[in-house]
Amino acid sequence: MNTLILPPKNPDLDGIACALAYSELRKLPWSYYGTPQLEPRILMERYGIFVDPPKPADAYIFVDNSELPGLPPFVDPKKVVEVIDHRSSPGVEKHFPNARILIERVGAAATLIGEKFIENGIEPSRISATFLRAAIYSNTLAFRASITTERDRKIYEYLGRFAEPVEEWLMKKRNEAYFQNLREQLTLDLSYYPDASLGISQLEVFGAEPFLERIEEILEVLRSLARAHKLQHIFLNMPDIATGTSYFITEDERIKEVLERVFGAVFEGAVGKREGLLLRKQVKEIVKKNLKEGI
Ligand SMILES: [Mn+2]
Repeated sequence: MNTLILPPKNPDLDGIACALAYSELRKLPWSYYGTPQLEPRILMERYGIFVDPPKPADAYIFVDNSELPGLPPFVDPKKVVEVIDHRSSPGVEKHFPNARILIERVGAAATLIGEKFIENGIEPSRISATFLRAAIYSNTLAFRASITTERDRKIYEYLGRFAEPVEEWLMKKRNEAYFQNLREQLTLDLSYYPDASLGISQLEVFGAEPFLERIEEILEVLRSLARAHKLQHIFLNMPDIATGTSYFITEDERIKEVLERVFGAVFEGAVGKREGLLLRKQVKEIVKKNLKEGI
């Protein structure tokens, strides 16, 4: 029986790290479906990592996701024999009736894979340790995100014995890519909510200064995105992982008022600032509600 390890489609660094490292631990092949995101692409290039495109297998191990929409389309959920994830997923036993399921709420699935190395008394290779460690760092926003647990910190530290410390290098590389493709990135990462005529773009940066110097350009992109999607309100959510400060960029007075009143942001012109990272998923519902109620 051949078994294939897969992350969710279009995997992020956590998914790729889990598949790659678990493949080493279990001595099973891994692959991915779709296009890996920017961070795993940067690291895979650095270490020259290529895998064969996925081929149908007798059985699958699904890592860093536990929902059917994340599953590559050629995979029959009944053939999934193991699921490893770090977010609770209602109905997971029904969706994967033949799977052994490990779901524990930690900051990164990479933490769970790191723990498996310890449980099995096996030391990870340099590459596996490096990917897992970078995934924990990125997924927890350098341990500043509220999902971070003590287990994440512990495994991160443990992996430090084997890993190359690439986290800051990776974040800077990602920043450079964002900086060079700012317009595309803001457009790609726009989420919009027609019920509140609201658009929110997000840019996770490592050092905000160079981006703040391009404020006029950012505002121009936001204006054109609002026009294209017929949105009345739009802003950019820009958490800076290097300093733990959140920035908000908008010309919209209503948005400014809500962000100031609800989240304690302080605006100077179009740039609002607040200590502590806030992600779009944490602000969107409250901003929507306030806009709709017209407070
Ligand atoms: Mn994850």
